[in-house]
Amino acid sequence: MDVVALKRRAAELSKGLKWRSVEGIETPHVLDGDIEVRGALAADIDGDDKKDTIYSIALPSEMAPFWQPRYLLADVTSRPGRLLKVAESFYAEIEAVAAIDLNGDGPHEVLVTEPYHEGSGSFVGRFDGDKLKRLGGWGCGL
Ligand SMILES: [Ca+2]
Ligand SMILES: [Ca+2]
Repeated sequence: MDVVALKRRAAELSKGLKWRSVEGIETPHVLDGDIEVRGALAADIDGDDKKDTIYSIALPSEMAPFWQPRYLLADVTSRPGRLLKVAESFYAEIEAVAAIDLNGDGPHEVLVTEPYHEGSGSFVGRFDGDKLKRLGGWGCGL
């Protein structure tokens, strides 16, 4: 996977983007410019014994860091040719930071950190369908 493919997928995700604020549903202001690639993690999340890659990216936003579209995009070996959006957050700086097969069934579970401007948190997720399903998490903040 290359940066061009990441940018193409990020551009797809920014189209028609809506988010819920205290005022209601709004269209965010995503700026033109480079996406931020905050990390890449190699782990076998689909259990086929081949490494997959999870990219932690953020789209440029005039409201960053308080509000910014952030995604975990996965290049999964059993689903070639497509970057799957396995997680998203508009408030937290989600980043896939570690993976291990916690329950010994083959696929690796993924540790995701999710700090935000008033607190922090983390969760462990398992690739299920096309998403990272939360198995458990913890956090603190307002
Ligand atoms: Ca795999
Ligand atoms: Ca597992």
